[in-house]
Amino acid sequence: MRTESGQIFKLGDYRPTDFVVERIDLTFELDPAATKVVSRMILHRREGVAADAALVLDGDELTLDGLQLDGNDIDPAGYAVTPDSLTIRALPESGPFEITVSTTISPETNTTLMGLYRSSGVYCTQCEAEGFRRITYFYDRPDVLAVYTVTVIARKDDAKLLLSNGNFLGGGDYDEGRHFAAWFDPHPKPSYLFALVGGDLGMIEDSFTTMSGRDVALKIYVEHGKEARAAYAMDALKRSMKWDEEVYGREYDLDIFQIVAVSDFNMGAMENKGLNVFNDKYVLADPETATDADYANIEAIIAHEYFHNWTGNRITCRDWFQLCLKEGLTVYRDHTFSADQRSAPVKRIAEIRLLKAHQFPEDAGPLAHPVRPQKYREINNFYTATVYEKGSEVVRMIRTILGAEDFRKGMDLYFERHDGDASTIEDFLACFTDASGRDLTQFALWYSQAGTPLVTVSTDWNEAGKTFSVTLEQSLAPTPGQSRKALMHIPLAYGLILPDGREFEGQPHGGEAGNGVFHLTKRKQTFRFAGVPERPVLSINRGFSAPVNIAMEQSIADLAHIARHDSDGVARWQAINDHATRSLISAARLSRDDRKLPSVAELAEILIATAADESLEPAFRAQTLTLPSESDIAREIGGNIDPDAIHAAREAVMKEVAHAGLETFAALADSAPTGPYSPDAEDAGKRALAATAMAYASIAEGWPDRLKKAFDAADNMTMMAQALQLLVYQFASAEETREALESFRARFADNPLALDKWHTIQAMAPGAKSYDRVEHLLAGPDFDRTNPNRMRALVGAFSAGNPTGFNRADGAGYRLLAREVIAIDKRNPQLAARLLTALRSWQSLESGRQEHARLALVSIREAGALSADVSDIVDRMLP
Ligand code: 0A1
Ligand code: ZN
Repeated sequence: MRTESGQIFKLGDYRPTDFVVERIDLTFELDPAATKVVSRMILHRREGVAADAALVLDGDELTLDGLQLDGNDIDPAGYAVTPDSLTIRALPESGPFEITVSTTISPETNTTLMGLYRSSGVYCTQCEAEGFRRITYFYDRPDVLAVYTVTVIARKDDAKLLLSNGNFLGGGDYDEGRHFAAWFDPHPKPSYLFALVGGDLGMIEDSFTTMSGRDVALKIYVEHGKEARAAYAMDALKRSMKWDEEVYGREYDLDIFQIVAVSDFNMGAMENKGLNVFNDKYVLADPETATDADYANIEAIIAHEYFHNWTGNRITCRDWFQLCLKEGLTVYRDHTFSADQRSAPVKRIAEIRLLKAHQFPEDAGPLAHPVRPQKYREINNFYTATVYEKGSEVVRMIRTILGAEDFRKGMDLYFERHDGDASTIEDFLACFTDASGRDLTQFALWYSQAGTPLVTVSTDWNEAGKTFSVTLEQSLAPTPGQSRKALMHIPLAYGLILPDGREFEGQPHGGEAGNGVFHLTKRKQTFRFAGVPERPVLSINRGFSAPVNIAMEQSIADLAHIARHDSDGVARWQAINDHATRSLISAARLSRDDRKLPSVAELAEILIATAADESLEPAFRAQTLTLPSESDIAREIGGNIDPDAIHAAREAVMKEVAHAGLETFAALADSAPTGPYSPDAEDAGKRALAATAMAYASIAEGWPDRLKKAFDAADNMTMMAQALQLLVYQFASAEETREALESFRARFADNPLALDKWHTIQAMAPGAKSYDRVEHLLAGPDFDRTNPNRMRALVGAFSAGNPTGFNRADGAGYRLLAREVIAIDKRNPQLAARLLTALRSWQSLESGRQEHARLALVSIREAGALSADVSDIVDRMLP
């Protein structure tokens, strides 16, 4: 494990390597404790590089067994080696030469889950971002592209199956008890895309015929006995392959595409060339154990990794500062894929919710950074909501500005111009400029300026002159390291809705606007519409065209008008959500001051009407009925947060709505589709509506027996988990709740992914007592702290998803997190650092909690011997 070196990497310091790696041949002799790795590289000195320049390769906790130049041992005086680097001097001035590096590594003791490690007896690798250097000394950076040949040798009883990137070359017996397999990947790639898997796994296979008629073998490997649970992932893979051909003209480029599911993985999945490695949570699904959300996640992540084949693998990043080049773009592509497979507005609403819940707080706190960071200490800490989700929003804005046609032209040009390159954001933007003629210089600030812009909107209606004007003013608060900000180009989609619900079609004067989009490029701009027959209602930032906060004094009547008439479904949801947010904020303020809460009858009426409106799709109704979360309310309030007051306010509002609409909710609670389960969007939407209605109905009815009945009757995990969650949240001490928890635990005792849900539901139960519950569960005999999914399901869910429990006024929640972070950091720094980010908004808490949180952070800092990952986060969070 790398400990803190304090080194800071800067975007401006980029320099190409002195040597070019043309090819690399790797041989692995797998062994749990001592895997031998031999790397033979063909290199040449880059033109113009001094003859005395040394070859400096990266390592991480490595020991060198042997080193040769063109087959001859290098004299120890000719090189210097440490666990982190290998420097070789006296190399040929011109022409190619071969360097052979031998190392021995121990997969079974590699608990970092980076490099080569073992997960439930399976050898697997994770090399992004800097894991390859834990396998062998190499130029472990994304701009070094080489052609890989890999030979894997293993005892047959230790690893039956031997996989690597690319196409299968051949294999067979090697020596007594051992066999081998060789793989060749013709596409030059950076080391972070290298993968190797060895083990005994079950498999399902299928095939795909590409647009040019090539057959591609598709294989998904899972633990034996779990094969049937990979069927949905396979289906999602085939749909992704087809979609990328149809929408982007991208064809797959090897004879085989393989996916391996492993149970110990730090992230969701990894796009290694031709051999994706997945967290098994995002492969395995069946109706009994997976929810509709799990199915949707599997579809999205399978697509995401597959789409990386072009956006990430064929065109990669020049350096890690350009991470959003592949991630933002690929998230954008997987979002549009899911929107096409499902309901586009419902998908967009879910994206907006996620962005606001995760990215907005990141951008407003001490961990804020630009979509393309300018510096980092530990790159692992930059796989963030900002790089991924805001990065995707930035691509989406490019499409909004250019229009669909020019956007596609720009993408085509990008694929044509940069195939095989390690590229930059500048390269990417230049393609859109060249394809459309549009200057994106100001727009490019979205990549370099952190923070969520605020757009203040005011309108003016002149009855006599029949003119309507919209004034937009932008501002961007300082963020760490960026005190002064330049003016951004913010594309704001809008509509003017007349009293009869029609839209006013006229174009404004005063600034650039077209296709229903205001282009805000100055600090303040007024767009004037003439000849407007009657006072219109402004619908702004339709579809969330820009990831900004909007400040606008819009009456409840105007919001209701938008909610009724907007031609854009997302805007209708936004209007109702804004109305609900406003009611919740004022209720939270009153609750904090122990004052009586006013009635929310108007909001209740809208929500109940939406619930009952059969002309709307069920999934949309479910989204609308889901009130802003406690964290959403906290974010909107901004500072001096009292999580208990927010919780009380939200409960009170839900209760009033529940009582007012009991009849509607009770009927809808029973409306989940019956018959064989289908994970498709239509049935999932109906279940979502039933599940949301069940939440209201059970509040109003006040009895847990109905929920227990729903729990017992559920024939799928979606409805079962919802019933269990409501029992735990609403009737914590009821006998029914105890019984349901016990029955769930017993039923899924041998299914860790299902038990994760059991842990998460309890970890997220509101109230101070959930802390004791979490301590109890952590101490449970079967709880495995070494597995990232288990830790995220319990500690992650508690600290990031339970505002009242985690933020207990006595600070016990923070101390629990600090203790766990310190302990896990010794094994798995990446996981520890990620769990710790749950405290990123600590400065917006009220002063008592703030002090407890600060002390918890200080205790981590003072624990000493921290990894680079955790100390980077702690240092950025503590002023
Ligand atoms: N590139 C992957 C994300 C990923 C990043 C780092 C990892 O290291 C543990 C693993 C995966 C993606 O975007 O899916
Ligand atoms: Zn990705």
